Amino acid sequence: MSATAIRTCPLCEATCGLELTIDGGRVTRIRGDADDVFSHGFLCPKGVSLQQLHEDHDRLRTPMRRTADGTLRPCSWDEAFALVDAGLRGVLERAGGDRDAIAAYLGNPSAHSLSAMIYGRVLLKALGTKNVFSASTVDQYPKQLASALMFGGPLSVAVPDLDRTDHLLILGANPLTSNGSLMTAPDVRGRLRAIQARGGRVVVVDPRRTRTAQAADEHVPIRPGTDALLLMAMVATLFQEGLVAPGRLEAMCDGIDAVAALAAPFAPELVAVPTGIDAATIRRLARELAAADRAVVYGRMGTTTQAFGTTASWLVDVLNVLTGNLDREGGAMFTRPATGDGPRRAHIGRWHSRVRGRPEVFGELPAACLAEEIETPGDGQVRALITLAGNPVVSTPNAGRLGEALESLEFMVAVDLYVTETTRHADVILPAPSPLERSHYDIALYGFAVRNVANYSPPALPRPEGMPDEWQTLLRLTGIAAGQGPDADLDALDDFVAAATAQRLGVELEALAPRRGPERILDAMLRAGPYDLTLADLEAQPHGIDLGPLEPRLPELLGEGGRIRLAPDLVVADVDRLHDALAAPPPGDDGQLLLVGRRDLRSNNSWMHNLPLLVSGPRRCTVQVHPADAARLGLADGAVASVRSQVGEIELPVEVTDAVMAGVVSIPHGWGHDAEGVGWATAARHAGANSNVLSDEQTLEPVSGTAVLNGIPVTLAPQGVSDRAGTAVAAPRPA
Ligand SMILES: Nc1nc2c(c(=O)[nH]1)N[C@H]1C(S)=C(S)[C@@H](COP(=O)(O)OP(=O)(O)OC[C@H]3O[C@@H](n4cnc5c(=O)[nH]c(N)nc54)[C@H](O)[C@@H]3O)O[C@H]1N2
Ligand SMILES: Nc1nc2c(c(=O)[nH]1)N[C@H]1C(S)=C(S)[C@@H](COP(=O)(O)OP(=O)(O)OC[C@H]3O[C@@H](n4cnc5c(=O)[nH]c(N)nc54)[C@H](O)[C@@H]3O)O[C@H]1N2
Ligand code: SF4
Ligand SMILES: [Mo]
Repeated sequence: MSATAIRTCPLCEATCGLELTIDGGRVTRIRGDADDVFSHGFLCPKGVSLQQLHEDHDRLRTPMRRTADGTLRPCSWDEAFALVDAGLRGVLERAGGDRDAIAAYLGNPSAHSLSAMIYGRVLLKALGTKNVFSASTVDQYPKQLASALMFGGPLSVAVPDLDRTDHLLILGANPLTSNGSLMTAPDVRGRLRAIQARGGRVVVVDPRRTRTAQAADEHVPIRPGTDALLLMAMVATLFQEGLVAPGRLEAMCDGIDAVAALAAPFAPELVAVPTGIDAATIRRLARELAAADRAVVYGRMGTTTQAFGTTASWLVDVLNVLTGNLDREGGAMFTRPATGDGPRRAHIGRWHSRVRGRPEVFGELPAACLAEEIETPGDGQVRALITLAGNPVVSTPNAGRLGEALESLEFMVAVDLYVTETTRHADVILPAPSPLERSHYDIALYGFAVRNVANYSPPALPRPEGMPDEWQTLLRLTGIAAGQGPDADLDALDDFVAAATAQRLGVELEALAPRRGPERILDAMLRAGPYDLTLADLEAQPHGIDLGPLEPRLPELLGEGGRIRLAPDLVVADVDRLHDALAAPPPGDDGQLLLVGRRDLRSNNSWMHNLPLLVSGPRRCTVQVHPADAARLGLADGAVASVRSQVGEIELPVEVTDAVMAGVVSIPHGWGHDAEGVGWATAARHAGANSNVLSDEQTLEPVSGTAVLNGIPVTLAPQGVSDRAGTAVAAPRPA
């Protein structure tokens, strides 16, 4: 008998509705849910691949434990938790009770999981460690920090009102491939076409001619790492030409004059040299932005994971404010999520990392500091690690060093779906159910949606016998962290979590009965939220509830004081560095090439290369080189080149293409699946090389501590410099 299940795809930020056909307990077809209130049937190949992910033989169904011979072997859940309890307890004892001895790393899928969003935090609280790391510091932290400094809260991120704008200026984002980020919007291509159909314009600033750049009205190539200079020159142009028109924002804004003074020295003629964009184009970009009725500037990975991430992210919103486009229809707007707003205050610098002294930002330390915290002896040394849905050995800089550091840990436990480059170092791996076996609600991503929407999905398939849900695993780890041992009373713990949440939100706990787990918490959040919804309302609407277009939220959303701080101290202090960048020789001027990343439609960071549907077709892990550079360096299309940076070297096939600008090369991240002991048979046959062997863990964007993953100086040479293709060879760091 065939049944249909409707659910939201949990893989990326687009939150597409899926329609699954299930025959005899097996998924036989996945297609877009035409009735989904937000995605209207749109989906991408990754959504379809959920079937292969679910059926993947390499996906873990039982816990794994390290045995005496060093290999990982299946074990029972009770055995696994007993080992975790003994392991963590031993570490704490040897560390004299120092809770910082246990570090945690949370990966990207934890932001897409209801269980992890709620119970991951509960676990962190019980751990009580200051050594909390996540993928955020190799990703969006600069944007969140700039937003917090300007608007008050780390989640007060303004998103482009895609469906009503007439002019969209995109920097360092490729939403036609990534399907959008900090901009939850299924079918970006359709939404961009609609901008053009209503007479609007889309401009893309990117060192690569991406799919998005191809679909745009104009592509402006930019030298990597120089967006802040371009944006400053645009700000200067607005002031110089009398185009500043904040409108109603002016009355709530501090620091407009300060911004004018800061930007003045960044004349388009001066900025033209380092950015590679001529002064006339820079002025025109500013004028077009000011002239459009409804315009918005949007920046993503290429503006955050680079040398001036926070400053560039700040300037994106400075432009939105100065042109009066912040918090207005068709501009950059604030979502009103059904589960309520996040914190309206942001903490920074309450503690510092032990080795490098980096300040904490919103409770986290830079992921690029994890290896040194493990390696460096002394008080507060990290001796144990818990990873939750993360693969930092592939995703964070100087990947080789972190891999070695993990080997030296006294104990490591991973909650994951696979034996990965990271989890192969664990003593215990606790599998999570497949995405189709768990319920779903995008607490995080509906906070950045281009419409207000809410959509809850129950599990499409039952969990296998004996497999706990991920929240139950996290709660059991919480019991261990709280010193209650491996068999703590999970019901009591869950009641405690629910009672505390209900009290904080002012919701009657009794009203939530008989729900438990994440559903109970979600119900409480919805009830306390701005639309007075309940989870039952959402359950009655499997295609989602459309809560309407974005509406102005200022000044109500602003934190204490109710002011927009257009010139916050932390970013103002970074402008000196930007002056230096103006005076210095342009990046890459010394003959080195600048490395940038890229994403492919059939990838999802590091972990979906084991699915035949996604790795079929042409080889995706190549180094893209401009024809002029290829000719100069003697690199032929398809030949293997070695790529060397300050910290490492990899070898990859060359793809000669003028899609990258001269002086720039591009390698996707998330590859390099040939390490011994990794449980990905298909991925190993499409191994590629890990681009984070080249990124330097010492090079952080100084304001937010985010890793610089774009604009990395590298040299290329035909193969022969190294001995093995597609693998990492450590290069000595220059003294
Ligand atoms: N050079 C370079 N590096 C980058 C980037 C780049 O552009 N260039 N991008 C960065 C960005 S934006 C990000 S977000 C990070 C990602 O960095 P990470 O989050 O560290 O890495 P992922 O590849 O997303 O790995 C996710 C892991 O979660 C597991 N997993 C999947 N679903 C679940 C689940 O439901 N439960 C559990 N417990 N586990 C699950 C997968 O098996 C996988 O091991 O990489 C960053 N690294
Ligand atoms: N298919 C697919 N989709 C994904 C993912 C995936 O791995 N695969 N990952 C998901 C995740 S975790 C995230 S965070 C999002 C990211 O979403 P996006 O940010 O939209 O994705 P990227 O492809 O990394 O786009 C970054 C762009 O910045 C450009 N760039 C690099 N350096 C610079 C620079 O200095 N200046 C400018 N202006 N541009 C620069 C790159 O060429 C690239 O085109 O995608 C999500 N969606
Ligand atoms: S675009 Fe994202 S949410 Fe939509 S089907 Fe693809 S992976 Fe899933
Ligand atoms: Mo990300």
